[in-house]
Amino acid sequence: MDHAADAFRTDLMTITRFVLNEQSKHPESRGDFSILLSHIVLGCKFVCAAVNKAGLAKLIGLAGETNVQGEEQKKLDVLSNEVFVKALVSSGRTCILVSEEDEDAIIVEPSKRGKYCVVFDPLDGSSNIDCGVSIGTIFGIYMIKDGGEPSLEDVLQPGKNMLAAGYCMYGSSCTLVLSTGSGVNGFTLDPSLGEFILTHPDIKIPKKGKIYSVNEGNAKNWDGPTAKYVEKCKFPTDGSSAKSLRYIGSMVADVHRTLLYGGVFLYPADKKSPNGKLRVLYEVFPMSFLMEQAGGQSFTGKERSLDLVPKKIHERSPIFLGSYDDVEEIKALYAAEENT
Ligand code: AFP
Repeated sequence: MDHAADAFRTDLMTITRFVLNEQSKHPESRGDFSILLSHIVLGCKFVCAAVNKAGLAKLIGLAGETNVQGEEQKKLDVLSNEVFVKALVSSGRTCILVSEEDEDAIIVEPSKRGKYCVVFDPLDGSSNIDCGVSIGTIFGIYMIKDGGEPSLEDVLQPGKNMLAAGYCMYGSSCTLVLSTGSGVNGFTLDPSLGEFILTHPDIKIPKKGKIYSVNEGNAKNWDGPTAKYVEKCKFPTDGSSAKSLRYIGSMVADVHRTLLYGGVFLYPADKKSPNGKLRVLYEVFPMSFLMEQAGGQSFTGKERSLDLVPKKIHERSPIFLGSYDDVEEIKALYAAEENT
């Protein structure tokens, strides 16, 4: 991208314009999805501003509550959750919401109901807030299964049924990456305009990458295929160069780098956490949806991640996602283990 030329660009593709263009390809569309998305975008802008001000406004630090995963909640988590819940409900386009911060699903009151179900993690990577490392919001959108009363069944659908997914990364810039099921596009917030501008059109992940990303501190508890894969990354036996290790500990930032540079991000099962750490609905599914849309793959160690059918809203799953060829190698190691 030519940044000098960008400074003088006058024909700006904002996210609103982009989504309206997409909508015009579906003449039957009543614009409900565009309205829903504009409310999500507003939530992202609000959280971005709050994250940027956190150090100054003393928003960081414990809020004195614990979330449903038993983790200490930060003030920014509480704020971000409130902002997204209010933005989604007031859109008038949602019927059921699942947030990482709320134990129970939120059933939207009948007068404000629409047909979309939204699953989200309002501020993922909160342990990184206090040191200014990138954090993010992750979301996935489903359509209600039938027109009746919304229920948990509407969000306990396999990830492949998602209509759209995305994340917003609050880092050195604020970047929103979105897929509505026909490719992946990235938008960067121009603070002077207050608008997300298309900066990364049609993102495709490299077919093979040079980076692996995992919390190696858990290595002593890994299963055979994970241990073998990481060993291969460090000591390849096929004459290729060893891969580099990069791990931020913020899924949005680690996945964003993986999407742009290629390679793999893994949060495997281990002896202590047989289901891994990451949550199916609002971490594994949206990121897997984006990865597949960008030409990569996502695997749970047993199956394609998007085929998984969750039984509980806060369920966890192991995940291996990234460049097509790299995930293919991991799948082969699991298949070999199964055949022994
Ligand atoms: P926090 O929200 O507690 O910081 O967890 C972040 C996260 O859910 C995800 O964003 C990271 O990929 C993963 O956990 C990091 O987990 P480890 O700290 O166990 O490596």
